[in-house]
Amino acid sequence: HKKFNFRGFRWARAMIHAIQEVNNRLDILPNITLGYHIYDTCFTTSKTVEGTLAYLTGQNETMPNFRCSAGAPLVAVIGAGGSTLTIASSRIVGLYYFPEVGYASSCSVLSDKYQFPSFLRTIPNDNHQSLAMAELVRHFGWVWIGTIAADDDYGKYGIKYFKQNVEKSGICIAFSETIPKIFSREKILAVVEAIKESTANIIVVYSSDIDLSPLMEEIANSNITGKTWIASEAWVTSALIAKPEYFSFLGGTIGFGVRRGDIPGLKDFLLDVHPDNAASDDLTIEFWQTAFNCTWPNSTVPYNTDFRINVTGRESGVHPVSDQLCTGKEKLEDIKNTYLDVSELRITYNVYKAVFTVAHALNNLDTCVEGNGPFPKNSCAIIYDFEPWQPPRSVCTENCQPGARKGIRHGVPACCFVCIPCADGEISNKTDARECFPCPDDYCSNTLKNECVLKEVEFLAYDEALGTTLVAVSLFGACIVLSVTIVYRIHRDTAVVKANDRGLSFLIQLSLVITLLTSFLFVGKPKEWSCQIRQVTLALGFSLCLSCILGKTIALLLTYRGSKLNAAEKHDHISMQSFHQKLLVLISMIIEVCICTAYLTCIPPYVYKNMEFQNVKIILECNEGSIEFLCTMFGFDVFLAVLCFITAFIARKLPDNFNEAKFITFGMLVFFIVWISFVPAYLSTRGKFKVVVEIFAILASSFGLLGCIFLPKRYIILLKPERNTEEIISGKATTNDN
Ligand code: TCR
Repeated sequence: HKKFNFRGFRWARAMIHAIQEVNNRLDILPNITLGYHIYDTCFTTSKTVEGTLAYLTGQNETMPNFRCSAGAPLVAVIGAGGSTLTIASSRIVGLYYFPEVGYASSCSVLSDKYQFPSFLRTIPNDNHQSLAMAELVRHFGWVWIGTIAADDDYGKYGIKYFKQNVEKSGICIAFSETIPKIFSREKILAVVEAIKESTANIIVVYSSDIDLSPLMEEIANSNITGKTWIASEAWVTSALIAKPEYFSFLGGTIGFGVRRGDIPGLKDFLLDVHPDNAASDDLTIEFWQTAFNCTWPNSTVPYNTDFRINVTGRESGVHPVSDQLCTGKEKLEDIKNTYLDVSELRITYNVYKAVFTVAHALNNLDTCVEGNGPFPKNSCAIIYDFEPWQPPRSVCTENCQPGARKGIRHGVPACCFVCIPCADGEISNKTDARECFPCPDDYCSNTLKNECVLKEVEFLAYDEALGTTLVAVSLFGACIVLSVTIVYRIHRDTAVVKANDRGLSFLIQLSLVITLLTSFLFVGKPKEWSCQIRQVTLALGFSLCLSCILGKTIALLLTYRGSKLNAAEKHDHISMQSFHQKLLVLISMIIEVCICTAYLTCIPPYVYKNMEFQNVKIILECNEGSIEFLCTMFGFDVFLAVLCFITAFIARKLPDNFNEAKFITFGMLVFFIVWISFVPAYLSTRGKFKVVVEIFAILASSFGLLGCIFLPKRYIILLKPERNTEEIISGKATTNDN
């Protein structure tokens, strides 16, 4: 029974056939030729491991190679056969995440991705079979059952899971026996004895056909009949077991098989084997020798080698070479042999599928579009040079890309995690990061969350359109004021100019220049000093302007009374008045300066990096320090403005210098409207637009005052010099103005 394994040879041939089919087909891997190495596991773990290492290292002296395309990259292992062998080889190749596709290894442990990270298979997990067997037993109401398992992972795990399922439903196990892996007549006889002695008539056997056949031989010898055998997939369809001479013992055996499939053209391919075609190929020669019971001329290949027998020492490892020489004319068609039986391709079909699994994986790799690939940054692998873990992939969760972190899920293996994107302002810069870390203060995370980028700093710059425009407008305003000053200077002896205190007028012009030019302090990158002086300058500018206007309006009220005086008195009156006006200005300025000094010394404004509103931007702004001081400072301005308004309002009906009081009233109204609308506008804007709003208000109010106080007069001085006379100034002609 330990002869050349025809079935196994058919599997190997089927693999070659499938590979050739892939190579010939144009729709799959058109420009790539697949090669292969075939290693004989000899049904032993040691040979499997040896073969695996030989395959990986390329040191294959003792190994038969059907064909070897030197330099071609190794792609995947197809195999090994039995689970125990696969477990051994997969542990090795798994170390390198080298793919291995099993076609017959059904043991449930191979589904464990921890132990076998790179293993895939084209045969179902045995748990299904065990469960189905348990259902079957339950279905027929059998409650007294014997089990026999091969002494390997396939048998032991299969029976274990079967027992677990069956014991739940109160079914009892009469005996559990193991078939030794290494032939031992005594052990087999012990199993036979247990079967004989037991009253259980149902026997579940989880074993491969090769391991089971010595037991079956002994059962036939002992003539044990009347048992119903429940077969596992590995022997239920095997020609090694399903022999006519066993029918009286095994008739009625029930078992589950994997689905069969047809492999087109396999039969012809199987027939197309001849030692002449592959003289160097030991397996073919050995096949030929065994099939035709002859010795191939000049061959060093011994006639049928069996390593297991070698181990037990029961028989010599090498059978005597047949005397008859092979002619090479032997006809394969003439012999009836498992090798040529293609009617029930089950595991063979799995081999075929395994090859196509690898081929399709490679094809996917080959047709991968850069940017849509499955690898980091959606990249693809290069088909001629890829990492083993790149053809079939086997992970629970794809790696977490930079920009996300691994989130542990409770109750599932550590391989199955979730990728949680980093929060705004946090990054992770390596794959599978455990945590995201926050960016430094002035930095924020980019959209991919894998880099910290310097935050955009926002402020109203000189070189942006808005900043330039505002500055230009304020400069323009300052120029107008300057032109007014020049006109006043030139026409200093005319009635209009003289009617007003020239010093006062000059101060107003000065203050307007100051307020207009403060907009320079608001534009540009805020600095500690610019923050500190800008509001203060503005407040001082306005208080100077308003106190002068107040001086004017008060003077207007008093002039009316003074108009009834005689000339000498009038002169005194005017110079007194001028003195009082200046005193008023001085006092208000002193008060304002005091407030400002207190503000700057106690709680001065400072530059503030505002990061609250936008995570990607830093808004550079001035924090006003103390709102209370700020309000007091501007409150004083407002107080002066209110006084101006009231006095001007009272004086507006009085005959005066060219309706000056009316214009001041109007100017003050503009001032109020601008600053009242400023408050809500200022509070509802954010970032650099706050500054814009304030500059707007400054410009609008300054221009308002400028327009209302100086332009009408300049108009008279320059364009209506005929009205620039004392009479008109004394108010007789005011009605004409209306
Ligand atoms: N899984 C078995 C080996 C095996 C087998 C076969 C061997 C299966 N089916 C058919 C020879 C013939 C199913 C294992 O060890 O996993």
